[in-house]
Amino acid sequence: MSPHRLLMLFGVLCLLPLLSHAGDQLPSGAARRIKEFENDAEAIQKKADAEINVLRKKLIEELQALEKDYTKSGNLDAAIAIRDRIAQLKLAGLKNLIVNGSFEDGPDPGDQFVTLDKGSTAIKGWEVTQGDIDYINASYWQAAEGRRSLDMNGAQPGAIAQTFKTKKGQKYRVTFSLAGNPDGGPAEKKIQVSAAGKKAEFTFDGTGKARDAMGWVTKTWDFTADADMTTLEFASLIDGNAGPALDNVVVVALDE
Ligand SMILES: [Ca+2]
Ligand SMILES: [Ca+2]
Repeated sequence: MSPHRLLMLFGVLCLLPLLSHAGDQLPSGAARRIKEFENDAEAIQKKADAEINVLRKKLIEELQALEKDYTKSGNLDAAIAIRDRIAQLKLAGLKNLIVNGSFEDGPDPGDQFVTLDKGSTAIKGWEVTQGDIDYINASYWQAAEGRRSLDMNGAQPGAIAQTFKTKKGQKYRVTFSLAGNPDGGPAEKKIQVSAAGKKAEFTFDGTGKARDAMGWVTKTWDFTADADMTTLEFASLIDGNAGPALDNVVVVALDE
């Protein structure tokens, strides 16, 4: 046997044990260590979140006192500006109930995008519930947040949904970033948001927008839960392959 063949045989023999284990369960020691790490990380995260919440609460109290001072002294513009910041801080302190709301965790879209058909659960936390959608890489068009966003029309109007835990009677606020696929018409990109038996339509004017100047805007919609689980759905309301663009979905429980 030539040295070359011998080397190849040796290589194959070395690989065999690896191949035979491919797909097997992780050794219990490794799985245990990973679990320990995850538990530790979660505990640290919880502690940090709690500390940040304390700091945020303190800041909000200070700003509220400041707002009163400015209101008293008649500087209403300053008072209103402070009040807006207080509202933002309060929202930032609430937990996003949506998993993967920015669509960052999903299949490899390549340099441009990948089309996902009805029934697809490839984007973590979400299901395509109608037609198809395009999962867009930021190298194709600017995302509102992170590296990934959606064209709600693949080749036809699509829809996506996520179901999450809710409290009956509790009010929730949905915010999301909306734009439009600038590659084609219609210029008016319409999207429907629905949850708990209620729905609303939002329109984005795509005139003059481009892939590197998407003009993302933030939209807000409130609903009241009527069950222990609620499905939030976004659906394109326009025909064609250039639909509304969606990113950065956040749902928080409002404390009222
Ligand atoms: Ca994103
Ligand atoms: Ca498309």
